[in-house]
Amino acid sequence: MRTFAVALASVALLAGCGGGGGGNANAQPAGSIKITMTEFKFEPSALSAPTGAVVFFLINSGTTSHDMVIRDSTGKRLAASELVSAGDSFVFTVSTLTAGTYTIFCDQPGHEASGMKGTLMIT
Ligand SMILES: [Cu+2]
Repeated sequence: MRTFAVALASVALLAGCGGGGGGNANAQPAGSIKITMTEFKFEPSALSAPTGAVVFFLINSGTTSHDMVIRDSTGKRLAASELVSAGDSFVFTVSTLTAGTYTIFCDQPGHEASGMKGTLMIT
């Protein structure tokens, strides 16, 4: 019983140290789209989801900070995640996208130019 209590306390500590607060989490939310970020790519880079709220589970498996920004075909930024530190994860929820094809990219300097981008199709 004592061991169980200690294990629970450890989980609470881990959950509390995402840094940045709010959307950080260590477990993938049910129904979310998992995206792994490294230098310099999103994996997978071709995403699709139905209209409505889309939940992305961003995992930074790289060695520097990354984020995920969504822009439309005119270049307008529609949503941006928090900056995710190396080794951290972030739950990024977007509920404003209408059907269409969007570009996702990391807006850290030079990252998109190095290939850190992809497509998001909302159907
Ligand atoms: Cu990046």
